[in-house]
Amino acid sequence: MWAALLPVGRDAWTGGYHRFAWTPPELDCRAWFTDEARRRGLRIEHDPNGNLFAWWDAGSGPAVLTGSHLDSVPGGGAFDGPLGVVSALAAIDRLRAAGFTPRRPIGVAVFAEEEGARFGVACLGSRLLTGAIDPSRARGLRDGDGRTFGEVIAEHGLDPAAIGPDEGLLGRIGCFVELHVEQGRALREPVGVASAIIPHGRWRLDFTGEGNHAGTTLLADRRDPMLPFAHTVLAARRSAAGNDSVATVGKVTVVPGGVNAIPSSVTAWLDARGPTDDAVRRTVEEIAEAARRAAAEHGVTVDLAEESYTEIVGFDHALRDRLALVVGGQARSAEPAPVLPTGAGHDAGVLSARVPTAMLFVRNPTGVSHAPAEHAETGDCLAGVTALAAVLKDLTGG
Ligand code: HGY
Ligand code: MN
Ligand code: MN
Ligand code: MN
Repeated sequence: MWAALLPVGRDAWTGGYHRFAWTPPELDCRAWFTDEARRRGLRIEHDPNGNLFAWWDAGSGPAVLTGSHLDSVPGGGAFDGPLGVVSALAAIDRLRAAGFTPRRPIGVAVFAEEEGARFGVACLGSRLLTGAIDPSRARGLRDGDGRTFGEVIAEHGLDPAAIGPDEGLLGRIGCFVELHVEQGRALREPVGVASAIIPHGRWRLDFTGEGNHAGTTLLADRRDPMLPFAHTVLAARRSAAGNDSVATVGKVTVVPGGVNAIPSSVTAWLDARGPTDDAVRRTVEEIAEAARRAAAEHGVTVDLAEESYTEIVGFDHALRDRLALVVGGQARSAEPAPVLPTGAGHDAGVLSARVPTAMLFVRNPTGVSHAPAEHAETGDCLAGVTALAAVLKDLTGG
């Protein structure tokens, strides 16, 4: 099943994946999912926010939802997102092959724009579903070509006026369990359980200077936004280190971008994460202060805007501990599965504000993610399916 997805959106040269929301590769992945779900007799549902669900309408009562996302970061790995979607379908196959019929419905979700690689806000689909982002703000989010989220989803049969929290759908979900490739290298077992997602956010920095000729403009007359931008990149590393946090500056747009023209503006995105909200807030404030100081020094203005922020997510403890026992039992270790925090954001982190949520991680021997070296061994992926099937069975009355 997995093999069909592997070539979709993959750059043959770098091996990285480019599957941005509502672009042909991601649409092909959605079509693949819809086809696989229909072949299993699952009922397809598109919510108004661009999320896609496949339901095994067995039993009654609130569903156990699993699944993940199919979009990627630019040049991403093969597993981040798709592993959770493919494992969900494979787990359903396992349950059916064992003759199991759930007493509660089981759903598989494909959440939209989880990476935020196209419109800038991570977990856009799950944030809209749960009311974690203002629909009018979401409608106006623009991609790199200046296209708005509202315009793009309208081209794909959705009504931009209908986006927003869906209490009816949320009311049908009893809990959400997302399986995901580990993003780091802590696991010594094939499968682990998430304890928390550390606080993390994204900020947009706009440096505005004065475009001019690279050869004829004296240094003293320059208002070059690249300089405060460069200071800010170094300040981000310094501040993060000083606050036991991490910070990354990326997705940089230099306008106009020629080598023989001093740019008029530089836009950069800051991704900051840390062990506590205070640590992240302090880190960002120090970076903002350094950016303001450097901008003033070079006659440049700078605006910093918070695009998204997720406070620490402590997953549902009862669900977490139950999964650790179930998964441990599957591993025949008789020990509960390892429980660990993650520095990566997930739809599960967003859903956890509204429904009991937990995550399973499949061991990643390289520890790398958001890059082509992201990996999970076949044996560990199969252990992930075994674990997810056991969890779905346990949670739906098996
Ligand atoms: O960015 C993240 O942490 C996640 O992988 N989307
Ligand atoms: Mn990711
Ligand atoms: Mn992911
Ligand atoms: Mn995620």
